[in-house]
Amino acid sequence: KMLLQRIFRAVIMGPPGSGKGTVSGRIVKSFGLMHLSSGDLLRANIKAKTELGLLMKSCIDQGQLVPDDVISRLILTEMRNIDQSSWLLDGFPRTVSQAESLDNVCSVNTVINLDVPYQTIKQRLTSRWLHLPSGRVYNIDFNPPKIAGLDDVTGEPLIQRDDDTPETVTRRLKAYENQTRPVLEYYRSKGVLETFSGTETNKIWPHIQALLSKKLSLQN
Ligand code: G5P
Ligand code: MG
Repeated sequence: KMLLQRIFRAVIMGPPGSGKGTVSGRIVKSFGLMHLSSGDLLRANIKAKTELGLLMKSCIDQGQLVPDDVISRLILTEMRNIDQSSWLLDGFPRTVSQAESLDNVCSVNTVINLDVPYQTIKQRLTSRWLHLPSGRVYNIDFNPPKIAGLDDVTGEPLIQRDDDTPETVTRRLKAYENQTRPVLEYYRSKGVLETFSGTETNKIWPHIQALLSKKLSLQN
């Protein structure tokens, strides 16, 4: 085979609504990495009314982070079940303690940090629509579904997230500021942090695509 593929492990970070899910979708499409989103996983648990989902729902609806041990166990278990060695984590780790738990299992090659102003974010989240089973995200202004209220691929109904109200978004941004921002320092000191700043995903994306093309082709 021409392409000797090696393990590639990436994390995508950024405040709520910075476009992690949107960019992840593009990375999956362009590079075929396996995408694992902690938020999608938690919402699937809530939808299925699992014990964990029921316990975590109020926490999430209030815009607070769920406990480190709960989410670390959930994600690390899920990663063990995936028999693919290259992946893209979205929404995890979100505290330094979670980053350390991940490091105990394996090290991350690249951290993509989406640096989007809070003002831009607040506007986006009130017009977000979601296809819950797949995690596909839409936005009335940015990427509306072909038929209002329905997923493009499956035709199933779209929902709005319970934590996308203005008050809860404010709390989520505070949690990001206090608990997640320190994780950026953690990865910067390890030399794997790549920051992309801007207000439009379409302008940020080519830079991410170029970086990943370079990193993935440099591997052997
Ligand atoms: P989540 O699910 O990880 P957040 O808050 O980190 O939630 P979120 O809201 O999912 O992040 P995102 O994925 O960064 O945002 O953004 P997105 O969905 O792609 O884009 C947002 C909107 O903007 C979409 O409508 C999109 O179409 C639109 N958009 C994108 N680009 C553009 C653009 O250029 N222009 C415009 N106009 N629009 C655009 O976590 C949820 C909760 O789960 C718990 C916590 O309680 C958390 O609050 N949780 C954890 N708790 C502890 N530890 C963890 N590791 C946890 N992970 C999850
Ligand atoms: Mg998301």
